[in-house]
Amino acid sequence: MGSKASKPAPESPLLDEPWREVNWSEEKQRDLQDVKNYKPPTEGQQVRILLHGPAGSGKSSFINSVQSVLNDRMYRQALAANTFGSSFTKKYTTYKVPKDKDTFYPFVFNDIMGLESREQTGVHVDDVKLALKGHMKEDYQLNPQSKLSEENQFYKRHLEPNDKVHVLVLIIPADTLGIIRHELVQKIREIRTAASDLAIPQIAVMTKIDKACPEIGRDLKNVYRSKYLKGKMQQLSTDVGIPMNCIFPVKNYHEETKLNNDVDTLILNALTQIITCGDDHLKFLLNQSD
Ligand SMILES: Nc1nc2c(ncn2[C@@H]2O[C@H](COP(=O)(O)OP(=O)(O)OP(=O)(O)O)[C@@H](O)[C@H]2O)c(=O)[nH]1
Ligand SMILES: [Mg+2]
Repeated sequence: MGSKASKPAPESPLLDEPWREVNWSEEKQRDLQDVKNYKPPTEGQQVRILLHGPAGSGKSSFINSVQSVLNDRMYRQALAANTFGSSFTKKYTTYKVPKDKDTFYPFVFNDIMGLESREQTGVHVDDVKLALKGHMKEDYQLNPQSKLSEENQFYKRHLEPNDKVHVLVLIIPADTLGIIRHELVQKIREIRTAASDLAIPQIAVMTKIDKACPEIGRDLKNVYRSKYLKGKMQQLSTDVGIPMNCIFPVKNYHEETKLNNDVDTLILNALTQIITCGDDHLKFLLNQSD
């Protein structure tokens, strides 16, 4: 009887070494300190961060997660919801982050309706372009059928320096990236081009990494060891043209009631990069006005 050929061991879904270094015990405190110490180049200036991305990608949850990390308690100010298909966020809203009792951090988040693949559903691409320039007033009820017109009372004509967006952040889910339709990718590209024309820097935050990959769901420290997630980030980079070093994976707070060091570390990694990019743009605008 011939001996049976032994089966090759299944290939591990994890790399032996992470492809990006994270110091899980120290990085959180360092990044937290950087965010607390951050001062914009001009007194009274603020970094405006606009989040966009597919409906249900985790935009509102990301704002809540940042608020939670910086306030050291669970925060649910931006309403997040598990809706299927259409966007839950309907209004254009600015979120400030409290620092002390009477002060706020010098950056704000703008949350907007999610993008959808079909025409006349989800946020209108032209509305995202108007928001980038600062023309959209607070609480504007977004209308997927038509863009904000100049006659509308929510159209801001006279712009001030703080109205303009300084960094555009694409929030994109890792678990459903493969099924994002071509039409939606086209909308993301169009918004990206509009931001590039305005010299606005761009970052992508990849959410739901815990759902996309069981090894990461089990232990978030596997984030940069997962071959699957690295492949997803490379796919995003190719599809929409964002370089790999501008893509940051996070798990948002969504079901937990207590903060966790590893979740905080990834959220802060993304946030510090977003603030740095926004700060670069503020300095760029300052040089231009000289
Ligand atoms: N597992 C997991 N779920 C998440 C994560 N981020 C968000 N969610 C869940 O995904 C759903 C949608 O999240 P939202 O934050 O409402 O997404 P959104 O992009 O604001 O959605 P719209 O406003 O509808 O465009 C909610 O049920 C969240 O709890 C994450 O990182 N991991
Ligand atoms: Mg939302």
